[in-house]
Amino acid sequence: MLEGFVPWPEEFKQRYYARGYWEGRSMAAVFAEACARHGDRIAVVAGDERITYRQLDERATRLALHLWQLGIRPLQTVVVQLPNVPEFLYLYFALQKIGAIGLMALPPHRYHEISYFVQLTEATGYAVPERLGDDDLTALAARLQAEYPSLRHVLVHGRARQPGHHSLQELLHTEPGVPEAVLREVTIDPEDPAVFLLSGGTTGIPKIIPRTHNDYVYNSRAAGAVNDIRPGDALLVVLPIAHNFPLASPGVQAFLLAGARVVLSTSTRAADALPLIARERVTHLELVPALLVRWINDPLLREHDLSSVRIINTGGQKLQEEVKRRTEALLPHAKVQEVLGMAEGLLNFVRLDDPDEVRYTTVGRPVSPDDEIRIVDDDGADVPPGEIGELWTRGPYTLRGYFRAPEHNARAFTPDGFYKTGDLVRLHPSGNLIVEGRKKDLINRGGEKISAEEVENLILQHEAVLNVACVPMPDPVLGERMCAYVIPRGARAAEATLTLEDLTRFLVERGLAKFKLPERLELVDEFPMSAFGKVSKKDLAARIAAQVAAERAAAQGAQASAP
Ligand code: AMP
Ligand code: DBH
Repeated sequence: MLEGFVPWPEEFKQRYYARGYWEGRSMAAVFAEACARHGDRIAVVAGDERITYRQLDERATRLALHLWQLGIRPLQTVVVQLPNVPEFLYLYFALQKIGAIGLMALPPHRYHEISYFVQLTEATGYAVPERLGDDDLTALAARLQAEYPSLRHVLVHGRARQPGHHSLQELLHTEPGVPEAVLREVTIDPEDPAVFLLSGGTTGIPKIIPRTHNDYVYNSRAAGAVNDIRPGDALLVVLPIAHNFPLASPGVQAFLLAGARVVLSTSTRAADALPLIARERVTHLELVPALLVRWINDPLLREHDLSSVRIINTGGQKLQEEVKRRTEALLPHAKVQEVLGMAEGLLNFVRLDDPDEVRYTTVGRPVSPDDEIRIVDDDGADVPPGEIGELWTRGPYTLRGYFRAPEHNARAFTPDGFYKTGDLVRLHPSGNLIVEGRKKDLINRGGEKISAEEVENLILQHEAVLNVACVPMPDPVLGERMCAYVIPRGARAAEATLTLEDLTRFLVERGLAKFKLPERLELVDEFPMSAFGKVSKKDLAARIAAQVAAERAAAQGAQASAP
């Protein structure tokens, strides 16, 4: 077994096998079977390219042989940081065929994050596009290779210009030097990790979530079962494909298991995505609230025939009831189905046949009969039904521990294996959950989670900073953005010269992903303290919320009184 992976206890394994949740097969076997069954149907649409199930499997096999030939072996980690392109899927399935573990990095991650993933997993490979935005990722890959000798293989989407780097497209067009028979010799334990996902992180840098063959297939089957997926259906993949939601919840995995299509979009702009939905007769959307809100407020919405859309899943962040109602008024053929999901496992879906009132006001309930949930107070005692408490969970597809993180695991899990989600919820009489807030110290920026502590640790390295506290500030579009409260070093706040631009430059130089940059800086001489002498982030968050509201009201007032 892979060192640093926390397995389920034996009695739970037996239960999950006995109830049929765990199939005891590798993901490679499960998806090869789906590809064989649906051979000539279209599996993937990307731009003008239409890829059949057979082609998907053949290309993944060819790439798998090349990876094998390069020397990548079972249980080795390959960090995958690719956009929503077909090569992502070829690589995803190729890694599974050789029992290697793809770590699902997100497009904004840079040196700060990737170096940590490489170090912790002793990754042997890193797959990148030539460029992402303004950044040359092959240069980043070369730098990481110089620092981490384990990182022997760099795979490039595009041209490989550095010695020792390989172009994915070239590999896909080249005959491998090893026979297909080698893949039959690969032994894969379905109880081992198949994929590494990333948590939004509540403390420090993102934690690594091991998803096993058994649990990740079940994750998609269970999510698929409550999403009415028919063989002619199509899912629009517009969020980063490496994220658990579009990848597997139900995501690409469930749509491929159903013989349906996945339509890849590399753009989130309404001008790109809406015509694609119309052209491909997309039936399912998986969106974060900020994106849905943008699209339904875009005049283009009326210009395209979106009548094929039946189901809109939103998750990652709370979606206002009003937005659900408005979306359904604009798209009368569609139902909005909110998801409380997490890369750690547990998926709650509102059911399509829940009464409207329940569908509009809750985030649904667990998808597996063996998802156990508890709602507890600060002492870990169950609260009476209907009262607010923290959500704890364990089950057949929820992790028992983050990878190689024993100290964090001691805090994030109970001794009997419940994952403490940090979400504050309450039970609705229907049995569904309502999210009421959260305990964890993070900023939820349009569904992207930012660990306050991770950013604070970097800001503290700035010479003009004595102390810092990062808190969420309300934002009408993204829900929250990050505000950094800083106590300057060696100067009163009123005289200090530190600016947001200084801070931003400093953090970007350290390779922090851009979505984690604070978007407002407040200089103060001291922090409010709680009764126990802790910095009261609650008070700071309330302070900036009041300030933002006052500024907005003043701006509106000024507008209203303008001639
Ligand atoms: P992660 O652990 O990074 O995968 O993020 C999962 C977290 O996102 C959950 O624990 C919640 O805090 C948040 N989240 C996901 N879906 C929703 C939702 N529908 N409403 C509110 N919060 C959500
Ligand atoms: O926020 C999430 O991590 C999330 C949201 C919706 C998720 O992992 C999911 C659905 O599967």
